[in-house]
Amino acid sequence: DRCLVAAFDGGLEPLLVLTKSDLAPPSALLELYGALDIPYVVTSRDELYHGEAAERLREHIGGRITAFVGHSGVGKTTLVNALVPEERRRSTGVVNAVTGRGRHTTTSALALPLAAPGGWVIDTPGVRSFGLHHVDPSRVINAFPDLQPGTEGCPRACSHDEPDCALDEWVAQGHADPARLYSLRRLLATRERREGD
Ligand SMILES: Nc1nc2c(ncn2[C@@H]2O[C@H](COP(=O)(O)OP(=O)(O)OP(=O)(O)O)[C@@H](O)[C@H]2O)c(=O)[nH]1
Ligand SMILES: [Mg+2]
Repeated sequence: DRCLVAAFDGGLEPLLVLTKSDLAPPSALLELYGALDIPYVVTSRDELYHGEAAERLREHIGGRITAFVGHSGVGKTTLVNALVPEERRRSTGVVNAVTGRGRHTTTSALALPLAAPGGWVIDTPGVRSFGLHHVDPSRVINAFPDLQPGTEGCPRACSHDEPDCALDEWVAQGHADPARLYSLRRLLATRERREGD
């Protein structure tokens, strides 16, 4: 959600890539983000080996400049290697079986050119936190288009975390998933403290 806030605020077009669908189904996440109309691609280990993952991704990122962002170990470099096999020189890491965390294998950002129709794909190090200091809090709501219309009933300059906030009613009426409101509030609350989720 923090990445989406930054993307919407900066005028970028986000693409959700749900990796490792061989390990867990993507359905819960797709349900949560389905209301947002954000394009998405689901990938799995088999599809990586057989080239379908790269093919499907290329349909979205061909001719564009794309940066992969996400926690360590989600499979960013693995995808970049599938997209630009001739550049396969960057190592991928293993996820710790106990903690489920990656090892921060990639330590610097690297842009690689895509074959025709061209474009660039940028591999980045896994993020522990994603600061949103550059985003005005009043604009954070723009990344929550499923909640945004519900703010019409809010008091002026509502913090969206106060008793009169209209978003509780909006969610109670079934217009948006309660998890999304929770996410918005957590994000607004942690914004100042530079905490990541
Ligand atoms: N099962 C499964 N494993 C995957 C898939 N994609 C990547 N992996 C594995 O996940 C581990 C981490 O992949 P990386 O590509 O190194 O992850 P990363 O996002 O680049 O990590 P950092 O560089 O630390 O930010 C490796 O062991 C990959 O083989 C997938 O679709 N399915
Ligand atoms: Mg990496």
